[in-house]
This record gives sequence, C-alpha cells and structure tokens, in this order.
Amino acid sequence: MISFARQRLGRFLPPFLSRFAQSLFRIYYNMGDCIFCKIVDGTAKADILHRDERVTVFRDLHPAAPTHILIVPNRHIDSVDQLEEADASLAGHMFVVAKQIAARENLSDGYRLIVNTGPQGGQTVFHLHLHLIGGRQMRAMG
Ligand code: DGP
Repeated sequence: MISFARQRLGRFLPPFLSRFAQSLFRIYYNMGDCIFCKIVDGTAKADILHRDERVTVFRDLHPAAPTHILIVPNRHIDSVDQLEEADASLAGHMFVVAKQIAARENLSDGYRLIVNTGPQGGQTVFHLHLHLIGGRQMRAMG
C-alpha cells in the first residue's frame, strides 16, 4: 500500500522532486539505502516479472540456476526474524506468488524455494526475500 502510494506520488511530481520524495519516504520508514526497496519503488532497475499490492517479483542479478527469481515484500522487513504474527498472510502470499511464477516459467518438474536468514544463514541483502530457483537438477540438501 505504502509503495503503491509512493509510485503514484512519483507520477505526479517532476523527476528531481520525485527522487527527493522517495528519499524522504525511505528515511521515514527506516528503509535506509536498501536496494530491494529501491527496486520496489522503481528508483533502481530490475527485470520485474510481477507486482501487486504486497510483493514485487524480479530476476536475480547473479542467477544460481537457469531460472532464479526473487519474491520480495513491498514493505521493508529485514528478514524472517522480524516477521510478526500479523505478517502471516503476507508470508503465505509470497509462497502462492512463487507457485504462480514457477508455473509461468514452466518449472513443472520442480523448483527450490529458499529464504536465507541472517549472516550465518547466508543472507546478504537485508530485505526479506524468497528465492525461486529452477531449470536444473538440484542436489539434495545437507
Ligand atoms: P541473499 O544472499 O539470500 O541475501 O540473496 C540476495 C540476492 O539478491 C543475491 O542472489 C543477489 C541478488 N541481488 C543483489 N543485489 C541485486 C540487485 O541490485 N538486483 C537484483 N535483481 N538482484 C540483486
């Protein structure tokens, strides 16, 4: 909802004012310099596959497989560790969207969904995201 409002605002303002307004939004909502927030609000480029009120979906910049897509909540949440009970529907929506995108990408033989959490979990971008990886045989975990 917030990011939609930000995008709408951006359309009515000249570009320099729009960028200024986006920066104010980011400071106000404590988003800092988050690259995924910038992709969500359109100030950074990405190959966007889907956008709705709650999530934005785009291709990973450093694909680990022929298909590597990120499902990202529009609202900044650092990681799974910051999820609250009230976010259960959002978390569920991320999985449902992942399933729909997997079908669109013809991953009918299967795919892998990963959520890296925290430094030891291999998380490098601290904006919650679900990796959708497919298009090759995955090795068993562990
Ligand atoms: P993780 O390590 O789980 O935090 O995954 C972060 C992923 O984000 C990693 O696979 C690379 C991807 N990534 C980082 N910066 C960008 C970017 O600017 N654009 C896109 N599309 N993907 C990015």
